Amino acid sequence: MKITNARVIVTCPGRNFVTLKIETDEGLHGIGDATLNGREKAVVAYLEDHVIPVLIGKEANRIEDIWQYLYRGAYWRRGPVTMSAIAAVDTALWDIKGKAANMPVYELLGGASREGVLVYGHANGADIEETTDAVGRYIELGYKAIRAQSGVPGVKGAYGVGRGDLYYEPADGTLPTETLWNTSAYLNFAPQLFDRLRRDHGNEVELLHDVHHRLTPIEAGRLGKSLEPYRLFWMEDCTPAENQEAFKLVRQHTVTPLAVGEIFNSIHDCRELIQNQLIDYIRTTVVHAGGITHLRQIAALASLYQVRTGSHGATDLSPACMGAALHFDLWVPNFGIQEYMRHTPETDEVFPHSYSFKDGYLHPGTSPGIGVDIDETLAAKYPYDPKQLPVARLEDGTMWNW
Ligand code: GCO
Ligand code: MG
Repeated sequence: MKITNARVIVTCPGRNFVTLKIETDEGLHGIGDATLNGREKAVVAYLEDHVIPVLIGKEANRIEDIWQYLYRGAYWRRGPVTMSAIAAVDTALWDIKGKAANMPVYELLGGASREGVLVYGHANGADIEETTDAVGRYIELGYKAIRAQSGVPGVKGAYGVGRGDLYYEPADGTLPTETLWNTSAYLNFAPQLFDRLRRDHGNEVELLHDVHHRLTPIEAGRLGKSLEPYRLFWMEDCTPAENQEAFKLVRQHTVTPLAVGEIFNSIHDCRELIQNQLIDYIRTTVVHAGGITHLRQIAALASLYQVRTGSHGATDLSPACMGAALHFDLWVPNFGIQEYMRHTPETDEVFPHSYSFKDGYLHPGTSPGIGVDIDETLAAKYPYDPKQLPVARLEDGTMWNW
Protein backbone atom coordinates (compact mmCIF):
# COMPACT_ATOMS: atom_id res chain seq x y z
CA MET A 1 0.00 0.00 0.00
CA LYS A 2 1.73 3.14 -1.24
CA ILE A 3 1.29 6.74 -0.18
CA THR A 4 -0.08 8.58 -3.21
CA ASN A 5 -0.95 11.94 -1.77
CA ALA A 6 -0.63 14.00 1.39
CA ARG A 7 -1.92 17.47 2.19
CA VAL A 8 -2.21 19.88 5.07
CA ILE A 9 -5.61 21.23 6.05
CA VAL A 10 -5.75 24.38 8.18
CA THR A 11 -9.10 25.25 9.70
CA CYS A 12 -10.41 27.47 12.49
CA PRO A 13 -13.74 26.15 13.82
CA GLY A 14 -13.45 28.21 17.02
CA ARG A 15 -9.64 27.92 17.08
CA ASN A 16 -6.88 27.00 14.64
CA PHE A 17 -6.08 23.38 13.84
CA VAL A 18 -3.52 21.93 11.45
CA THR A 19 -4.27 18.45 10.11
CA LEU A 20 -2.25 16.20 7.84
CA LYS A 21 -4.23 13.87 5.58
CA ILE A 22 -2.40 10.98 3.90
CA GLU A 23 -3.98 9.01 1.05
CA THR A 24 -2.96 5.61 -0.37
CA ASP A 25 -3.34 3.70 -3.60
CA GLU A 26 -5.72 1.30 -1.82
CA GLY A 27 -8.24 4.07 -1.24
CA LEU A 28 -7.56 4.26 2.51
CA HIS A 29 -6.67 7.56 4.14
CA GLY A 30 -5.49 8.58 7.58
CA ILE A 31 -5.26 11.86 9.48
CA GLY A 32 -2.93 13.26 12.12
CA ASP A 33 -2.92 16.43 14.22
CA ALA A 34 -0.05 18.88 13.62
CA THR A 35 -1.32 21.84 15.66
CA LEU A 36 1.28 23.90 17.54
CA ASN A 37 -0.60 26.70 19.25
CA GLY A 38 0.45 30.13 17.95
CA ARG A 39 3.06 28.57 15.62
CA GLU A 40 0.69 26.78 13.23
CA LYS A 41 2.21 28.05 9.99
CA ALA A 42 5.72 26.92 10.95
CA VAL A 43 4.55 23.30 11.07
CA VAL A 44 2.56 23.74 7.84
CA ALA A 45 5.73 24.93 6.08
CA TYR A 46 7.83 22.10 7.53
CA LEU A 47 5.29 19.52 6.37
CA GLU A 48 4.73 21.02 2.92
CA ASP A 49 8.35 21.86 2.14
CA HIS A 50 10.27 19.03 3.78
CA VAL A 51 8.02 16.10 4.70
CA ILE A 52 5.26 15.61 2.11
CA PRO A 53 7.65 15.49 -0.88
CA VAL A 54 9.55 12.54 0.66
CA LEU A 55 6.38 10.66 1.66
CA ILE A 56 4.94 10.24 -1.80
CA GLY A 57 5.58 6.72 -3.07
CA LYS A 58 6.62 5.32 0.35
CA GLU A 59 5.02 2.15 1.80
CA ALA A 60 2.26 3.31 4.16
CA ASN A 61 2.67 0.13 6.27
CA ARG A 62 6.23 0.97 7.26
CA ILE A 63 5.44 3.29 10.16
CA GLU A 64 8.68 2.68 12.04
CA ASP A 65 10.91 3.11 9.02
CA ILE A 66 9.18 6.32 7.98
CA TRP A 67 9.51 7.62 11.56
CA GLN A 68 13.24 6.87 11.53
CA TYR A 69 13.59 8.42 8.08
CA LEU A 70 11.99 11.68 9.21
CA TYR A 71 13.81 11.80 12.57
CA ARG A 72 17.22 10.21 12.04
CA GLY A 73 17.35 11.02 8.35
CA ALA A 74 16.99 14.75 8.94
CA TYR A 75 20.24 16.33 10.05
CA TRP A 76 18.31 18.91 12.17
CA ARG A 77 16.67 16.83 14.87
CA ARG A 78 14.00 17.41 17.48
CA GLY A 79 12.24 20.64 18.42
CA PRO A 80 8.46 21.28 18.60
CA VAL A 81 8.01 22.10 14.90
CA THR A 82 9.82 19.04 13.57
CA MET A 83 8.36 16.65 16.14
CA SER A 84 4.78 17.90 15.59
CA ALA A 85 5.22 17.33 11.86
CA ILE A 86 6.59 13.81 12.47
CA ALA A 87 3.72 13.18 14.90
CA ALA A 88 1.15 14.07 12.26
CA VAL A 89 2.66 11.59 9.79
CA ASP A 90 2.92 8.90 12.47
CA THR A 91 -0.69 9.34 13.63
CA ALA A 92 -2.01 9.27 10.07
CA LEU A 93 -0.06 6.06 9.35
CA TRP A 94 -1.36 4.32 12.50
CA ASP A 95 -4.84 5.43 11.41
CA ILE A 96 -4.29 3.85 7.99
CA LYS A 97 -2.83 0.65 9.48
CA GLY A 98 -5.84 0.32 11.76
CA LYS A 99 -8.24 0.76 8.86
CA ALA A 100 -6.30 -1.77 6.75
CA ALA A 101 -6.47 -4.30 9.60
CA ASN A 102 -10.07 -3.35 10.39
CA MET A 103 -9.06 -2.76 14.01
CA PRO A 104 -9.02 0.18 16.39
CA VAL A 105 -5.43 1.32 17.01
CA TYR A 106 -5.50 0.14 20.66
CA GLU A 107 -5.85 -3.43 19.36
CA LEU A 108 -2.73 -2.99 17.21
CA LEU A 109 -0.80 -1.72 20.23
CA GLY A 110 -1.61 -4.82 22.29
CA GLY A 111 -5.25 -4.46 23.26
CA ALA A 112 -7.11 -2.67 26.03
CA SER A 113 -5.51 -2.68 29.48
CA ARG A 114 -8.55 -1.02 31.10
CA GLU A 115 -12.24 -0.40 30.49
CA GLY A 116 -11.95 3.35 30.08
CA VAL A 117 -9.54 6.27 30.26
CA LEU A 118 -9.72 8.39 33.42
CA VAL A 119 -9.79 12.05 32.42
CA TYR A 120 -9.62 15.38 34.18
CA GLY A 121 -11.46 18.54 33.20
CA HIS A 122 -10.68 22.18 33.94
CA ALA A 123 -12.59 24.17 36.54
CA ASN A 124 -11.62 27.80 36.67
CA GLY A 125 -12.95 31.10 37.94
CA ALA A 126 -12.01 34.71 38.57
CA ASP A 127 -11.97 34.03 42.34
CA ILE A 128 -12.42 31.23 44.89
CA GLU A 129 -16.23 31.46 44.79
CA GLU A 130 -16.36 31.04 41.04
CA THR A 131 -13.78 28.25 41.07
CA THR A 132 -15.52 26.20 43.74
CA ASP A 133 -18.80 26.56 41.80
CA ALA A 134 -17.03 25.40 38.65
CA VAL A 135 -15.61 22.35 40.48
CA GLY A 136 -19.17 21.55 41.62
CA ARG A 137 -20.41 21.68 38.02
CA TYR A 138 -17.68 19.29 36.86
CA ILE A 139 -18.57 16.86 39.65
CA GLU A 140 -22.20 17.01 38.47
CA LEU A 141 -21.04 16.19 34.93
CA GLY A 142 -19.48 12.99 36.31
CA TYR A 143 -15.79 13.97 36.43
CA LYS A 144 -13.72 12.10 39.02
CA ALA A 145 -10.67 14.34 38.57
CA ILE A 146 -10.67 18.12 38.17
CA ARG A 147 -7.95 20.69 37.63
CA ALA A 148 -8.68 23.89 39.55
CA GLN A 149 -7.30 27.33 38.63
CA SER A 150 -8.39 30.67 40.02
CA GLY A 151 -7.70 34.34 39.60
CA VAL A 152 -5.37 35.56 42.37
CA PRO A 153 -6.32 38.72 44.27
CA GLY A 154 -3.95 41.47 43.19
CA VAL A 155 -2.58 39.58 40.16
CA LYS A 156 -3.69 40.82 36.74
CA GLY A 157 -3.90 37.87 34.37
CA ALA A 158 -3.19 34.79 36.50
CA TYR A 159 -2.77 31.68 34.36
CA GLY A 160 -5.72 29.42 33.64
CA VAL A 161 -8.74 31.67 34.02
CA GLY A 162 -10.38 31.38 30.67
CA ARG A 163 -13.34 32.11 28.54
CA GLY A 164 -15.91 29.32 28.38
CA ASP A 165 -16.79 26.74 30.97
CA LEU A 166 -15.70 23.55 29.24
CA TYR A 167 -12.85 24.79 27.10
CA TYR A 168 -10.09 27.27 27.68
CA GLU A 169 -8.40 29.28 24.96
CA PRO A 170 -5.24 31.13 25.97
CA ALA A 171 -4.20 32.25 22.44
CA ASP A 172 -6.15 35.48 22.23
CA GLY A 173 -4.44 38.15 20.14
CA THR A 174 -2.73 38.74 16.79
CA LEU A 175 0.13 40.01 18.98
CA PRO A 176 0.81 38.41 22.39
CA THR A 177 -1.28 39.81 25.24
CA GLU A 178 0.91 41.01 28.13
CA THR A 179 -0.06 39.60 31.53
CA LEU A 180 1.40 40.44 34.95
CA TRP A 181 2.65 37.98 37.54
CA ASN A 182 3.18 38.22 41.29
CA THR A 183 4.72 35.14 42.90
CA SER A 184 4.19 36.14 46.56
CA ALA A 185 0.50 36.82 46.05
CA TYR A 186 0.11 33.46 44.29
CA LEU A 187 2.01 31.46 46.92
CA ASN A 188 -0.11 32.95 49.69
CA PHE A 189 -3.33 32.34 47.81
CA ALA A 190 -3.00 28.81 46.41
CA PRO A 191 -3.38 26.94 49.77
CA GLN A 192 -6.50 28.99 50.55
CA LEU A 193 -8.03 27.88 47.26
CA PHE A 194 -7.45 24.19 47.88
CA ASP A 195 -8.47 24.41 51.54
CA ARG A 196 -11.82 25.77 50.38
CA LEU A 197 -12.19 23.19 47.59
CA ARG A 198 -11.63 20.28 50.01
CA ARG A 199 -14.09 21.78 52.49
CA ASP A 200 -16.74 22.26 49.80
CA HIS A 201 -16.25 19.05 47.83
CA GLY A 202 -14.76 16.49 50.23
CA ASN A 203 -11.82 14.17 49.79
CA GLU A 204 -13.07 11.80 47.11
CA VAL A 205 -12.65 13.96 44.01
CA GLU A 206 -9.10 14.14 42.62
CA LEU A 207 -7.84 17.71 42.41
CA LEU A 208 -5.04 18.86 40.11
CA HIS A 209 -3.31 22.20 39.68
CA ASP A 210 -1.14 23.77 36.95
CA VAL A 211 1.57 26.23 38.02
CA HIS A 212 2.47 26.88 34.36
CA HIS A 213 6.23 27.30 34.88
CA ARG A 214 5.86 30.38 37.11
CA LEU A 215 8.03 29.41 40.11
CA THR A 216 11.69 28.85 40.89
CA PRO A 217 12.54 25.38 42.25
CA ILE A 218 12.63 26.46 45.90
CA GLU A 219 9.33 28.33 45.53
CA ALA A 220 7.86 25.24 43.92
CA GLY A 221 9.07 23.19 46.89
CA ARG A 222 7.33 25.59 49.24
CA LEU A 223 4.09 25.48 47.25
CA GLY A 224 4.11 21.67 47.10
CA LYS A 225 4.63 21.50 50.86
CA SER A 226 1.85 23.98 51.58
CA LEU A 227 -0.56 21.98 49.38
CA GLU A 228 0.20 18.61 51.00
CA PRO A 229 -2.81 18.76 53.39
CA TYR A 230 -5.13 18.94 50.33
CA ARG A 231 -3.77 15.75 48.71
CA LEU A 232 -3.39 16.93 45.11
CA PHE A 233 -3.34 14.31 42.38
CA TRP A 234 -0.53 16.40 40.93
CA MET A 235 1.16 19.78 40.78
CA GLU A 236 1.98 20.49 37.14
CA ASP A 237 4.86 22.41 35.54
CA CYS A 238 5.90 23.89 38.87
CA THR A 239 9.16 25.23 37.42
CA PRO A 240 10.68 25.32 33.92
CA ALA A 241 12.32 22.01 33.05
CA GLU A 242 15.07 22.91 30.62
CA ASN A 243 17.38 22.07 33.51
CA GLN A 244 16.02 18.67 34.53
CA GLU A 245 18.10 18.73 37.72
CA ALA A 246 16.00 21.62 39.03
CA PHE A 247 13.37 19.09 40.02
CA LYS A 248 15.73 17.56 42.61
CA LEU A 249 15.27 20.62 44.75
CA VAL A 250 11.49 20.49 44.44
CA ARG A 251 11.43 16.79 45.22
CA GLN A 252 13.55 17.24 48.36
CA HIS A 253 10.91 19.46 49.87
CA THR A 254 7.54 17.95 49.03
CA VAL A 255 5.60 14.73 48.57
CA THR A 256 2.98 16.43 46.39
CA PRO A 257 3.14 14.39 43.15
CA LEU A 258 4.77 16.20 40.24
CA ALA A 259 3.73 16.26 36.58
CA VAL A 260 5.62 17.82 33.70
CA GLY A 261 6.11 17.49 29.96
CA GLU A 262 3.40 19.15 27.85
CA ILE A 263 6.05 21.20 26.02
CA PHE A 264 8.56 18.35 25.72
CA ASN A 265 9.00 16.84 22.28
CA SER A 266 11.51 14.05 22.85
CA ILE A 267 12.52 11.34 25.29
CA HIS A 268 15.72 13.32 25.86
CA ASP A 269 13.70 16.17 27.42
CA CYS A 270 12.56 13.87 30.23
CA ARG A 271 15.16 11.09 30.48
CA GLU A 272 16.84 12.43 33.63
CA LEU A 273 13.54 13.43 35.22
CA ILE A 274 12.35 9.86 34.78
CA GLN A 275 15.55 7.99 35.59
CA ASN A 276 16.07 9.97 38.80
CA GLN A 277 12.40 9.54 39.75
CA LEU A 278 11.99 13.29 40.00
CA ILE A 279 8.47 13.22 38.60
CA ASP A 280 5.38 11.05 38.99
CA TYR A 281 3.56 11.79 35.72
CA ILE A 282 4.93 12.47 32.25
CA ARG A 283 2.68 14.73 30.16
CA THR A 284 4.15 14.31 26.67
CA THR A 285 1.47 14.03 23.99
CA VAL A 286 0.95 12.35 20.66
CA VAL A 287 1.03 15.61 18.67
CA HIS A 288 4.01 17.37 20.23
CA ALA A 289 6.23 14.38 21.01
CA GLY A 290 6.60 12.55 17.72
CA GLY A 291 3.39 10.53 17.60
CA ILE A 292 2.39 7.16 19.01
CA THR A 293 5.70 5.63 17.92
CA HIS A 294 7.78 7.94 20.11
CA LEU A 295 5.31 8.23 22.98
CA ARG A 296 5.50 4.46 23.29
CA GLN A 297 9.25 4.70 23.95
CA ILE A 298 8.81 7.43 26.54
CA ALA A 299 6.13 5.39 28.32
CA ALA A 300 8.31 2.28 28.30
CA LEU A 301 11.20 4.17 29.91
CA ALA A 302 8.80 5.73 32.43
CA SER A 303 7.37 2.32 33.36
CA LEU A 304 10.79 1.21 34.65
CA TYR A 305 10.65 3.99 37.25
CA GLN A 306 6.96 3.82 38.19
CA VAL A 307 6.30 7.08 36.38
CA ARG A 308 2.84 7.10 34.83
CA THR A 309 1.43 8.93 31.82
CA GLY A 310 -0.79 12.01 32.04
CA SER A 311 -0.93 13.38 28.53
CA HIS A 312 -1.65 16.98 27.67
CA GLY A 313 -5.14 17.34 26.19
CA ALA A 314 -5.97 21.03 26.09
CA THR A 315 -8.45 22.46 23.56
CA ASP A 316 -5.59 23.43 21.24
CA LEU A 317 -4.82 19.75 20.59
CA SER A 318 -7.26 18.65 17.89
CA PRO A 319 -9.74 15.77 18.08
CA ALA A 320 -7.30 13.82 15.86
CA CYS A 321 -4.76 14.03 18.67
CA MET A 322 -7.36 13.21 21.30
CA GLY A 323 -8.53 10.15 19.38
CA ALA A 324 -4.98 8.83 18.97
CA ALA A 325 -4.17 9.62 22.61
CA LEU A 326 -7.17 7.62 23.81
CA HIS A 327 -6.08 4.48 21.93
CA PHE A 328 -2.65 4.89 23.47
CA ASP A 329 -4.13 5.48 26.94
CA LEU A 330 -6.44 2.48 26.76
CA TRP A 331 -3.44 0.27 26.03
CA VAL A 332 -0.41 1.77 27.82
CA PRO A 333 0.40 -0.32 30.93
CA ASN A 334 1.57 2.64 33.05
CA PHE A 335 -1.38 4.91 32.34
CA GLY A 336 -2.12 7.60 34.92
CA ILE A 337 -4.71 10.07 33.64
CA GLN A 338 -5.59 11.99 30.44
CA GLU A 339 -6.34 15.71 30.28
CA TYR A 340 -9.65 16.35 28.54
CA MET A 341 -10.63 19.87 27.61
CA ARG A 342 -13.60 19.74 25.31
CA HIS A 343 -13.79 21.27 21.86
CA THR A 344 -16.41 23.69 20.61
CA PRO A 345 -19.44 22.15 18.84
CA GLU A 346 -18.06 23.59 15.55
CA THR A 347 -14.77 21.71 16.04
CA ASP A 348 -16.60 18.49 16.90
CA GLU A 349 -18.54 18.82 13.64
CA VAL A 350 -15.42 19.36 11.54
CA PHE A 351 -13.80 16.31 13.16
CA PRO A 352 -16.43 13.53 13.40
CA HIS A 353 -15.17 11.08 16.04
CA SER A 354 -16.01 7.83 17.77
CA TYR A 355 -14.68 8.68 21.26
CA SER A 356 -17.20 9.34 24.00
CA PHE A 357 -17.32 10.46 27.64
CA LYS A 358 -19.18 8.66 30.41
CA ASP A 359 -18.92 8.97 34.20
CA GLY A 360 -15.49 10.55 34.23
CA TYR A 361 -13.96 8.23 31.61
CA LEU A 362 -13.37 8.51 27.88
CA HIS A 363 -13.38 5.55 25.51
CA PRO A 364 -11.86 5.76 22.00
CA GLY A 365 -14.66 3.67 20.45
CA THR A 366 -14.14 0.62 18.28
CA SER A 367 -13.98 2.17 14.79
CA PRO A 368 -10.96 1.02 12.79
CA GLY A 369 -7.95 3.36 12.99
CA ILE A 370 -7.97 6.32 15.39
CA GLY A 371 -11.73 6.78 15.00
CA VAL A 372 -11.50 10.44 13.99
CA ASP A 373 -11.90 11.98 10.54
CA ILE A 374 -12.02 15.46 9.04
CA ASP A 375 -14.91 16.91 7.04
CA GLU A 376 -12.91 18.89 4.49
CA THR A 377 -15.89 20.76 3.04
CA LEU A 378 -16.88 22.01 6.46
CA ALA A 379 -13.25 22.72 7.40
CA ALA A 380 -12.94 25.01 4.36
CA LYS A 381 -15.68 27.24 5.81
CA TYR A 382 -13.45 28.26 8.73
CA PRO A 383 -10.36 30.12 7.44
CA TYR A 384 -7.14 30.42 9.48
CA ASP A 385 -7.27 33.18 12.09
CA PRO A 386 -3.76 34.03 13.40
CA LYS A 387 -3.60 34.09 17.22
CA GLN A 388 -0.68 34.18 19.64
CA LEU A 389 -0.22 32.90 23.19
CA PRO A 390 0.22 35.60 25.87
CA VAL A 391 3.50 36.59 27.52
CA ALA A 392 4.07 37.36 31.22
CA ARG A 393 6.04 40.03 33.05
CA LEU A 394 6.72 40.65 36.72
CA GLU A 395 5.21 43.84 38.09
CA ASP A 396 8.51 45.73 37.63
CA GLY A 397 8.48 44.85 33.93
CA THR A 398 10.89 41.90 33.96
CA MET A 399 9.99 39.23 31.40
CA TRP A 400 8.79 36.04 33.07
CA ASN A 401 7.62 32.58 32.03
CA TRP A 402 4.06 32.50 30.76
C1 GCO B 1 -2.66 22.58 30.08
C2 GCO B 1 -1.85 23.61 29.41
C3 GCO B 1 -2.55 24.45 28.42
C4 GCO B 1 -1.53 25.28 27.66
C5 GCO B 1 -1.93 25.40 26.24
C6 GCO B 1 -0.92 26.18 25.43
O1 GCO B 1 -2.19 22.09 31.10
O2 GCO B 1 -3.71 22.27 29.57
O3 GCO B 1 -0.99 24.26 30.27
O4 GCO B 1 -3.60 25.19 28.93
O5 GCO B 1 -1.35 26.52 28.23
O6 GCO B 1 -2.13 24.12 25.74
O7 GCO B 1 -1.25 26.11 24.09
MG1 MG C 1 -0.30 22.70 31.62
